[in-house]
Amino acid sequence: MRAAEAFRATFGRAPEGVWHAPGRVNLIGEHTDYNDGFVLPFAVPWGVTAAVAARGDDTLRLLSLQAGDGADAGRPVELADLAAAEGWARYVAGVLWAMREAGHPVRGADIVVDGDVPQGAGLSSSAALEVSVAAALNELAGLGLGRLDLALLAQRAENDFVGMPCGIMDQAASALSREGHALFMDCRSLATRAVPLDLAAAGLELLIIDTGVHHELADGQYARRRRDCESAAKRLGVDALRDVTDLSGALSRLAGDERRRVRHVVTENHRVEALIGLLRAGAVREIGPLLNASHISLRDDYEVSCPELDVAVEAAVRGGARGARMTGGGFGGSAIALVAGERAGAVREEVERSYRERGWAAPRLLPATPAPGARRLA
Ligand code: GAF
Repeated sequence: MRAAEAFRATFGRAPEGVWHAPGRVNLIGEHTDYNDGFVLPFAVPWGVTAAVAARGDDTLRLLSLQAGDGADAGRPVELADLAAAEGWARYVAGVLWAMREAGHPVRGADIVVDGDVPQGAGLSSSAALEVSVAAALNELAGLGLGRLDLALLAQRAENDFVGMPCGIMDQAASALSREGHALFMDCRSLATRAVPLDLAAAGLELLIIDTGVHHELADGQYARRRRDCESAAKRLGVDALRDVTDLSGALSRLAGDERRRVRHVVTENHRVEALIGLLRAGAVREIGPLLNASHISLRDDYEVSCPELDVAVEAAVRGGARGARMTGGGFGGSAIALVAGERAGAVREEVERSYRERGWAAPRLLPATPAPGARRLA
């Protein structure tokens, strides 16, 4: 294992253990998690592997095999000054911070991380990093925390230390997923259920289309969408948009952005439930229209898509995909397309042709199957 070898070479001793946590793709249920709604992500076969050993003092030494020439090897961060951590190290420092804030007795550690989540693809490499480190520290310090606790601590790290006001979906998918299953989560009760998702048995493939773009200017948009939802919930007198039961009544009391945001969130929750119903009925081949409807709602009502995602989705459907949608936060990153195996080549060609025609860099197309959640490798 590369992380363990690099650990030995850098720190001159063996790691106490090696942990892995995956990135995620979301099948459906987008921008619903912070509205107390429903999500259905699954873990992807790529993630972060962390080789870790406790130190017995209050220093963190960190190395990422992806951070270039290893110049950051062993650069220490003191637990008393975690705010000094920079770049990717903030996600690790954030986990330590969140654990200590919650009263857990974690101390310094040596950590080497090795990640293979495609960079910038919107597949939650940051959640994978947080959860891999949280899983390691949990075991090494004997904290006895469960998977959900680890996901919540990782989310706290991201919200209150890194400063990204994300919901719980990405960290939960990384911590709690089961191989061959999607993870249904009720983001209010935090109850989860593993939903069998055997695409190959149905002759299907799920293609991730990494657009390769990330619209930096859009970074504040996530927080703005959250604010729109919160103010709409307040106007409607509900705790969260999850509680809207009479959609047309609610829409008649709202205008502009708030009206559109509410229509997306409420209908998206229904689509999650409908999709789960189809999976239960063994009708995975019929979920395509729900994926398409989700994309249109995210594009027109939630306004988090972008031309590269729209072109990918439209080209995939034209090429014969049974359904396609953007996945994750939006403004770039990836789309997914559900494709019957024999159409995969045609879909790929149509998506690539559409990008070429516009003079855009070629997107990456990666088939994904539901992988296991966080686990100890050694
Ligand atoms: C990002 C966030 F991190 C998630 O919590 C979720 O809100 C998602 O965007 C949109 O569904 O990945």
